[in-house]
Amino acid sequence: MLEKVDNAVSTVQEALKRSKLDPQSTTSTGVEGTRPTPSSEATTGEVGGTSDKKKKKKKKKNTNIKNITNFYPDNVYPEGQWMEYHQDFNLQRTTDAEKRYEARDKENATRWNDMRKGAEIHRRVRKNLQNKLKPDMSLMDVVDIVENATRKFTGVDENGEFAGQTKVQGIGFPTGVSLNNIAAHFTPNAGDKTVLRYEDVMKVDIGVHINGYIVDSAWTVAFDSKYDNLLEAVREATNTGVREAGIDVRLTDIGEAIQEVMESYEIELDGTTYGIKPCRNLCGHNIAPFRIHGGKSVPIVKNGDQTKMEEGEHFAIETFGTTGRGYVVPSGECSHYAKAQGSHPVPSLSRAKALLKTIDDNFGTLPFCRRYLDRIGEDKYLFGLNQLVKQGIVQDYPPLVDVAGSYTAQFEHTILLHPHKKEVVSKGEDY
Ligand code: HZT
Ligand code: MN
Ligand code: MN
Repeated sequence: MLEKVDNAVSTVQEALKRSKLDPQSTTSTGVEGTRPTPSSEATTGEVGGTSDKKKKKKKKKNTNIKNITNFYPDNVYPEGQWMEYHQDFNLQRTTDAEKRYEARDKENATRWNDMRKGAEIHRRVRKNLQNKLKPDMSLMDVVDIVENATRKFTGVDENGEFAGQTKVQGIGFPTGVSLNNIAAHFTPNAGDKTVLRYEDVMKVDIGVHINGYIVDSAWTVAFDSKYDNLLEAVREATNTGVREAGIDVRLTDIGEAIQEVMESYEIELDGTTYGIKPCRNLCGHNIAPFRIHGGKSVPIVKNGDQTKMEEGEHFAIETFGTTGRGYVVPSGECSHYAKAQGSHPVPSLSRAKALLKTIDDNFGTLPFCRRYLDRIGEDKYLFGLNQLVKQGIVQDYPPLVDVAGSYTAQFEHTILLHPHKKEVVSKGEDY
């Protein structure tokens, strides 16, 4: 029998508890410490959601969602989870690098601190959503919760310190809320009435940027415990990718390790057993300032790519598992866009030219979605937007879907490859 819908919130929280790294797997692979302890406000205060005084008509103001500088007046943000490089060829590097580390790291200190600030905001934004998520909420409500909290924490909300200055800090990319066979890049466009159901499997993919340094991290929500094996497979596959990542590590080797773990799982759904497959044409990626894709792709299968990770790089390690074909195709109405890489022709139509100016002013090279154009007052822009896509000035990122009836899951973390150790900057108590 299905669990009652009333249990939905606790089901989510239990699912997230189940998502914690197995302590044994962490000791065996050299994880040193646990995650930073966020300041008490983050964990003890009720970050939204259910409260003691209930059933009041008036919505309770959430006083924990305000510019994050209020919680960190010294502007020093907590470090992520430190992890040793475990490959043999990195051992010498570790000793050598440690000596020079302090001096060199100072040059990067601002960058790391910006990343950690973005990560701390990410943890608080997702915690807030996790406390509020329930079946039968609309996906529009879900993305509004995420994005309004991100705006508040970064101070780009109406009355914030950086009101409207979305290129200084704020939302890093559109909030992905992809259901079931949709693996990635779904966010509602205006008028979308899609509702999250008890039986759905939702990938929540959230981006926060500080001065163009993007934290990209995602997890999967399922109210129904019948999907546990799918989620566990993908969580472990992503943890494997994070463990394998390192300076001078070949991308194909990371893909091979991820694939092996993912394919060791199966799931029985309504009497049928499915082997869990990686979605072989989805990848992790490096991240450059204001660019969600820095040019390297981290496969989730063995693909022969001999390219190596390098010192100082910043990667999103993400894996996708599926009960379907293991291959996604673009399908459905597009919501996600970003300026394309490289130099571009001048738009031929004046409407398109004006829209490009709006995109440059508000997003630069950060990804955006149609809702973000709506909220800054753009109207009837679709023809111009499609022109920009046709001319190669803007890249469209349509939803990526596996076969109908299949279920896909995703977990993703952002990592920093410091000279001596890596830092899983987006690591939280939840995943
Ligand atoms: C593109 C557009 C966005 C990057 C990965 C991803 C969500 O699939 C090289 C490897 C946001 C992100 C992206 F609006 N994509 N991470 N989180 N999507 S990707 C990609 O296009 S490019 C993977
Ligand atoms: Mn992502
Ligand atoms: Mn990503």
